[in-house]
Amino acid sequence: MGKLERSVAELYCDDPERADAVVFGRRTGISRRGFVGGAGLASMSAAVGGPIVFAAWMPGGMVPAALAQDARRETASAVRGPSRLDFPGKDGRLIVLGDKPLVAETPEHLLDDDTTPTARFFIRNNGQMPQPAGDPDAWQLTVDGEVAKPLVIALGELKRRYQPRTLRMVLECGGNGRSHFVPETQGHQWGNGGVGCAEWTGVPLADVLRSAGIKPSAVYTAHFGADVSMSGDPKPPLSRGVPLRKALDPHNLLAWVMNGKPLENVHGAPLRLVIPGWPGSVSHKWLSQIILRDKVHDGPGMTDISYRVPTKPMLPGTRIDESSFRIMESMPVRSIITSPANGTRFGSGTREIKLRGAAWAGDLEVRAVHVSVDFGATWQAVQMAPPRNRYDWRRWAASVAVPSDGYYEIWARATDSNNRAQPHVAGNWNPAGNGANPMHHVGVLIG
Ligand SMILES: Nc1nc2c(c(=O)[nH]1)N[C@H]1C(S)=C(S)[C@@H](COP(=O)(O)O)O[C@H]1N2
Ligand SMILES: [Mo]
Repeated sequence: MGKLERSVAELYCDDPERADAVVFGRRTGISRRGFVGGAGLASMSAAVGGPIVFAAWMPGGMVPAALAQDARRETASAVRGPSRLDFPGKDGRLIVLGDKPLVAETPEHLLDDDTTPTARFFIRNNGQMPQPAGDPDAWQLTVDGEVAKPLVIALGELKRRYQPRTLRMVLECGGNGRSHFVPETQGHQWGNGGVGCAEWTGVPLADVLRSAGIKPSAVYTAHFGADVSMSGDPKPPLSRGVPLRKALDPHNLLAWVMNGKPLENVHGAPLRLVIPGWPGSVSHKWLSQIILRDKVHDGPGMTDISYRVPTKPMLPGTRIDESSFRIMESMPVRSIITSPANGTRFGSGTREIKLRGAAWAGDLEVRAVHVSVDFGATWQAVQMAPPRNRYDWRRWAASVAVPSDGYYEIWARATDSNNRAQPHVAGNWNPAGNGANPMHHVGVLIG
């Protein structure tokens, strides 16, 4: 991570109260209501390393990206800086959010490839990872429940009997963006990197379900895999499902290949579901059984408030009324700036910054991505590459002009095909921390 963040991290180490004052504006004269000025602006400029060129447009109370983005997570880990994942097959730069079970995210600037390399793909386990399967082709999948002809099929036969396809699709954790909620919620504190876009090869789930003879009574799927809970409890750590209408989307794959190579164990080898657009938790890893059910599935991860969002605004700390939550279906629209990284320093005299990023919108399309370097006073549309197929992300590029040396914040905002744009701050606060998709900000310094 950049120098700017480190200096704030150091300040937190030496004098946390002063660091808080600098970052959050307490006792510094930074007005939470108006623009930033006077002593507040001076100390904020000092903290970010240079004059904030468009300070006049900076919203009061806003934490500059150079300080904010990792300050929260870094303070959480006692300013040691984020801990990097040391795991076979991973490139050593994922950020560990939990180790039992293993959860790791990809910092935004490492998502700069069109196709996310497996070595940088995020990991979300809810339980203990099973031992790698000895003979992948002998792995068995059972399809039963509301079907006319229950199926038990070995992976080797699945490969032969159905027509495989390869699609590049986004897989995103339902909690992605959670760390943006204020106040902090329960759960892993994802930044924006609980996401990746890989090429998946497998056979359509719909083809396999249809060949088992879907009964009219079937309304929902239920997914089961080989992982066991951390405590050893016989109940699976996770068992989710989707309505039949979503299950029959021809993009859903029973996948055994990721980015042209056999699926790795940590990503669910030898067989996993990839159900794009919805929370990653429906894309079951180490998949051994699918049951078609005649009602909404009620496995772990389906009940109470997990993977749900409130249908009415709720105040932090108030009683949870489960009846006013709905199951999260499509993930919300999101864009990330993948280059430059937060905290990047450019040479004095730089007057143009090239930006790259990615955007996606769950089940919807991305209509546009706009960027701003003046705290949202003016916006500019980016160039988006076409998606390879539905559920692919849109890679985008832009070039922005900057008038002088100093500190800039680059903001990116995507808009989906229903004209819903990313909000300035995480909205619809909820205790499980689901659905946060505020605009991504990166701080850069010129000179
Ligand atoms: N069997 C099983 N499947 C699972 C999980 C799990 O814990 N067990 N985690 C889910 C969640 S919450 C997510 S976000 C994705 C993450 O996939 P990845 O680890 O391959 O990135 O897997 C899903 N599939
Ligand atoms: Mo997830």
